Amino acid sequence: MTDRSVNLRRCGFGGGKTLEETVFNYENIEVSIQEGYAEVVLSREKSLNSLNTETHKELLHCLATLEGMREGVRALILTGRGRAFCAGQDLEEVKPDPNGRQIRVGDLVRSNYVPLMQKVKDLQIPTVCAVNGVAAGAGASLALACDVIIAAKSARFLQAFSKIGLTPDSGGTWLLPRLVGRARALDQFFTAEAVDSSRAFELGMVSRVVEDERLTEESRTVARQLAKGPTMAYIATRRAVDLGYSMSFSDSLIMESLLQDHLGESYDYREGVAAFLEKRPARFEGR
Ligand code: T3D
Repeated sequence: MTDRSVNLRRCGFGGGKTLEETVFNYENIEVSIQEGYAEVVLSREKSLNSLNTETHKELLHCLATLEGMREGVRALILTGRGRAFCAGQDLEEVKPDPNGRQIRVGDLVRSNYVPLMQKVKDLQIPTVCAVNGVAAGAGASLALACDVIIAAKSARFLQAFSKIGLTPDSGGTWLLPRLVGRARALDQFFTAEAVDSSRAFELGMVSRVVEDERLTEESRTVARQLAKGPTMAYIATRRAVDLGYSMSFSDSLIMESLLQDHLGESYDYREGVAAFLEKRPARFEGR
């Protein structure tokens, strides 16, 4: 990495250039910004976009940077280069060295996956995952942690953890049962059988399935729509849904009312109501 902690050359942002001219330069991911949304592409094609420590650092740095751009970036697409979305942990990185030294798996999970998955889940930008191929292990968790999940017809999900003698990490045991139920999640976890895109749709793991050649355009269409939407309301909605799983109905009624306290103060709420009354499309600004 060139600049010590993370290999980023961010040319121009804050230096007189527009957002569109901002260039992110990482080694393992590609980032671009257009029409109010960012596209982050996992780009370690040779190992099916598996996640090594450098990729974790770059992803975290990039997500924090995009989040800092606030109203300039109001939706994010996450996808993979080539025939895979993400094959999970880079297993080359964790192979025992000839001296018998072995990485402590829990340490790796705590230092890499916990911060990354927390960031994705809490991101103040709505996320769209364009699952362009196989999503295995932590790669499946990464996809399932996004808000809108669009799978290419050829995509498949593989809970690969048990194949290497591990329990799912990276949020897998939280995410998958909530989407498909306990029995179906445990079936996937134990058997590590691949789930193809149409089955993933039936099970509720993805919200849309499209022909492979339509994946990019479909995800960009959704991102463009989200980028023009009430960002704060989207983030509050994600929060309410996620917290609601562990709340009573009465508590969730109260939580919703508290979120509305907050949103009721927003520009977008005033604009939404005004636009309705004036019979015109709302021009949300994400604030
Ligand atoms: O310590 C820890 O592990 C803690 C962290 C845990 C989080 C996790 O994600 S655990 C799960 C790790 N991931 C896996 O176990 C998946 C391993 N990969 C596969 O099972 C298969 O590659 C796929 C089912 C994803 C795809 O199969 P296929 O037949 O389409 O492709 P392939 O031939 O297996 O792979 C193509 C290349 O990618 C190959 O390299 P080569 O032979 O062409 O030089 C393969 O080694 C490489 N590759 C695929 N997955 C990984 C990988 N290299 C490193 N790490 C990988 N995860």
